Order: sequence, then C-alpha cells, then structure tokens
Amino acid sequence: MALVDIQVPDIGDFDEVTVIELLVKPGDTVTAEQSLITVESDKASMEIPSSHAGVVKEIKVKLDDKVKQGSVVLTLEVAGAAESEPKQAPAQAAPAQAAPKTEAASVPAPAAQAPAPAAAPAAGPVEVRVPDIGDFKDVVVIEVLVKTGDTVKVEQSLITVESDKASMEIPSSTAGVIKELKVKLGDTVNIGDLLAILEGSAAPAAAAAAPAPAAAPAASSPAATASAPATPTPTPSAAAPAAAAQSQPAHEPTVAPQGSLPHASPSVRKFARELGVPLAELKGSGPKGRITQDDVQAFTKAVMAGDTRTQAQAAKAPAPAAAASGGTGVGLDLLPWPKVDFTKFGPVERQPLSRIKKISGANLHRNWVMIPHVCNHDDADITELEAFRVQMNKENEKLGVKITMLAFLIKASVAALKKFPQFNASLDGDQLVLKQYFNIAFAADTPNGLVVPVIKDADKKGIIQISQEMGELAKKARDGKLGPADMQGACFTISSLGGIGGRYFTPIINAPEVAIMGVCKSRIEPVWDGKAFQPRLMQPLSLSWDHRVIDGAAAARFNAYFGQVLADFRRIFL
Ligand code: CAO
Repeated sequence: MALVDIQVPDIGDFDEVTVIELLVKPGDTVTAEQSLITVESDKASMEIPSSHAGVVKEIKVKLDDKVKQGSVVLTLEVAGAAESEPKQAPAQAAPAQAAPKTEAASVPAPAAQAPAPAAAPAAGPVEVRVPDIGDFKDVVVIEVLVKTGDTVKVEQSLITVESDKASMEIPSSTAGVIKELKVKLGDTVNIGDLLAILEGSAAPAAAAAAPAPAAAPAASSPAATASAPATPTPTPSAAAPAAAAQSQPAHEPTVAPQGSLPHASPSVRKFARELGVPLAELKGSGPKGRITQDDVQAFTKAVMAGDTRTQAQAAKAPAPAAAASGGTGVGLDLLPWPKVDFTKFGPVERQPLSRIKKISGANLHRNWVMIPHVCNHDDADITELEAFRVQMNKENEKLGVKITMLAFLIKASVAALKKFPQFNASLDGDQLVLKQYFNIAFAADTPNGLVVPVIKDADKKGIIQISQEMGELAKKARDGKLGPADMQGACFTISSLGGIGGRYFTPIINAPEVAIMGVCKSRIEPVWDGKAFQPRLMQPLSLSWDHRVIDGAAAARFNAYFGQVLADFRRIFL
C-alpha cells in the first residue's frame, strides 16, 4: 500500500478552474479513469479522472475552490504500489507537459475551451474550422448555438461539443454573418473540420488571437447565458441526438425554454440523455443552479409516476416507497438490481455496452414501463404478393434495386394508417396529435445495436423507391453513419425479423408513436378454403399498440385490414 497524491493534470490553456462537483468521498474505492471532481471554466466543464485505482483517503479540494495544473485533488491509498511509485501523480496520466497531444487524455487537454485560431476576419467568405481541441477525437455536436443568417462576434460560441468527460464550446475565429453551417446535431467533429462559412465583417483580427476564456458567456452559466440573446436554445430532444436513435423523449416540450442553456456537467448531461430527460426543463439544485444527477433522477421518478408537474412540486411528492405502501398508488418501488460476483461461478469477460445499446436500452425501458402495451397476432396470406415480388425482381434485375417484402409492408402500413388515423398519432398530455404525414420507420439490426431509420413521406413513394431508400438507410445504419435526421419524425414502425425466423413476438412501441408492427418469417401453411387445405404462404403479424389511445377492436380491425392489403394490394386503391 502507498499513498499517492492525485493532481490536476495538464488542462491546457486554463489558468484556474473552479471545482463544481466532488464525485467521490473518503473511503470510496475508485478505479483508474474514474472521474473524481468536475471543474468548470467559462467555456467548458470537465471531469478530472483518477490516474490510479485505490481507496480515497483524503479529499484536498472543496466546492468552489480554484484549481490548476498540479493542484492536489485527493490522496489515494493505492494497493500494491511499489516503493518507487511516484508520490505525486497527475490525475490523468496521459497528458504530460512535454508531449501534450500524443496520448489519449480523458481530461480536456490543451484548448478544451477551444481557443479560436487567429483567422483574419477579412471581408468575403471565411471558413471557420474546429480549432485545436487537445486530445479529443470524434467529439459529438450536442448544441448548435447559431443559425444561418446570424451575425456573430469573434469568440462567440458556435456549437457545443461533448466527449465522455467534457463538454466545451467552440467559438468563432472571426466576426461576420453565417452564410452556411456545415455541422448539425449529432455530427462528430475533429480538429480542422469545417464548421461554418462566414461572410467576414473586416473586424479587427487582434481579438481572434486572444484565448477564449471570459470573451463570451459560458453555456453553462445561468448568469452568462442571459446575456446571450443570439444563441437559440435547442429543444432538449434535439440536443440529445443519440437518444433519437431509438425514439424521442416522451416528455418533450413543444417550445424550447429561451435564454437558459442547461447547466450540468458532462456526466449528468450524458445520464440525462440516456434516460431521455430534457435538461432544459430541469431546475438545478446544485451550486449556481447546476443540475445534478439527483435532479435528473427526481425528474425521471416524477415522469414515471405520470407526474407532469414541475420538478419542485415533484420533489415534494411522496417517495415511491410511500406510494407502494398504500400512499398514492403510483411509482415503481422495485428491489435493487441483484449484485452477483459471477467470478465465483466461473470465468467471465466484461464488455462495455455500446453507445447505441445504452441509449436504445434506456428508451426501450422507458417505453416498456410507461406505455400499456397490448399485442395482437394475426396472419396474412402473401402467396400472390411474394410471387409478384419475385417476378418483379426478375424483370427489374437491371435496375440494381432489390424489391423487398419490407417495402410492401411499409406501403401496407401507410394504407392502414390512412384507414385508422388514431394509429398515426401521438399522445401529448390529454391531447391526441393526429399526423397528416406518413413517415414509416424500420428497425435495423447493426453490429452496434438496434437503430430505427425512417422512410419519409412513404405515401408519396413507390415500392422501388422505398426499397432503394431502405437499402441505403440499412447500409448507413450498419456503417454507423445514420444522422439524427435519418431517425426522426416517424409515425409508425415496422420491426421485421422476416429474414431471420420466429413466429410471433411482442415489439416495444417506439414512443411517442402509438403502435408498432412486428413481422416474422413467412412460411407455407395449410389453409382451409372451404373445400380443401391449400398450401399458402402465410406472413405472421404482431401488432403492439398503446391501450391509452387504441381500443382492442380497432387493433384487431387494423391487423385484419393490414393482412387484407398484403393479400391483395388492389385494396389500397379503393
Ligand atoms: N418472410 C420470409 N422471408 C423474408 C421476409 C419475410 N417476412 N422478409 C425478408 N425475408 C427474406 C428476404 O427475402 C431475404 O431473402 P433472400 O436473400 O433470399 O432474398 C432474406 O430474408 C433477408 O432479408 P433481410 O432481412 O436482410 O432484408 P429485409 O429487407 O427484409 O430487412 C432489415 C432489412 C434492415 C430490416 C434487416 O436487415 C434487419 O435489420 N432486420 C432485423 C430487425 C430487428 O432487429 N428487429 C427487432 C427489433 S426489436 O428488438
């Protein structure tokens, strides 16, 4: 055992940053890379991870302390550390001063506040690129703070990006009017990537060379954001691009709160996004109104309990345990998840969940517990349709587009949604939003997990075009290249396991949609025609529907009609 002082590592161009969160306490066992504290400048918040695994002996900083490179964060008792172990270790081993950009750093290394490169703001088009953002690679754009036509000043923040450990604003290197924005929510960017093209205003260049701190208001500082009228606040769902991979948050404000960007650390933002919690709707209970993990949890509990009151009101509500013991009768009072040491029973390997799995898992879980699902199973006779599809594929071989059964299922969905409009709807409080457009999503299995791309305006497209778009979207999905726009705006989803097998299943509704069609593999079955059994190709259908919106009789009619359309597509012209 040895005691090691964990220090603040090289944090790039920051002189001093404020400690805004203590993430561990004495006695805690921490792993290497586990975040110890969160610090904040006016442009970035970042977590300082531990360079060693061990037990926290003493915390050497407190909230609101100013720290800089070399400040001791805490003392760690490190198991098995050799005598020669350095007594003082930077919190994150990687970003050594001598070679600041050569090793992976989980701390925002140099230029976490992304100082704008000193591009001369001459009149005429000027390219604004991602400046040196230290050791970060592939950071995700989580907020776009300007729009085309906006006039921006030198150092005004254009976008916010986020990695696992830090969020930071990228400021403009030049003043001018935004002619073209080259990034959108959910994009990943790296040093040198083009952000925007500005029509320069020939402002003095000197300011551009100055480091970013204090030049512009911090996104996460409530006081500062009030003075940032030119930065439109994205809606929380838009600011959570990855969450859209599965669905949108059920609790989605229709109007974005103005002038108050969420004030939260990267880990809290990430946690909120995984749960689909709209940060902009939360009031932080932490220092300077900072949103804490507890705030996010309290909000989630309130929404799970069907409580759409404000967070402050929700905090006063009885705890779930009280409810379960005869209080209000709402809330999930569940046992904690079982903790098992699996290694007691045999060798195991631990793998981190993929980003898609974490996000889709949180969304699926919410949808499963919040929507009263009912599932109807039925069969459609697709004997003629499949013969037609095979024939069309032969005839259209030269087209290079394979006509898929899924394209017909998408077209049948449009017909059924037109006939039963309550299936093309979403619940918004005590109102039903009936959609007059027909965007159909399909679940796609990818090496990283489930994603749900959307065929837009499927009512206006033919089978060949739908097949082609589906092929392109499925490829993008497999290559991990779907953008948020590819996965938004769905009215109804089809989950097809037809290429795999199975008979029936119970798909989970993709909130805020109200129904989903699951299809398994069709097979030849004996079907009685009144005189004899005939071999027919039967397509199993499994429709899950939200019983708050749809009644059982309507669901049975929807399924029956869906099957009739598949059996004879001429019906869609009736
Ligand atoms: N019945 C019988 N065969 C079917 C069928 C059906 N309903 N649907 C597809 N098939 C056949 C196809 O004709 C194709 O056969 P050939 O190669 O001989 O022509 C084969 O199955 C493969 O089809 P496919 O599944 O690759 O292609 P698709 O267009 O039907 O589906 C896609 C594309 C993206 C939906 C699919 O690849 C996929 O990801 N499916 C999984 C979806 C999923 O995971 N759902 C569960 C979500 S809930 O956890």
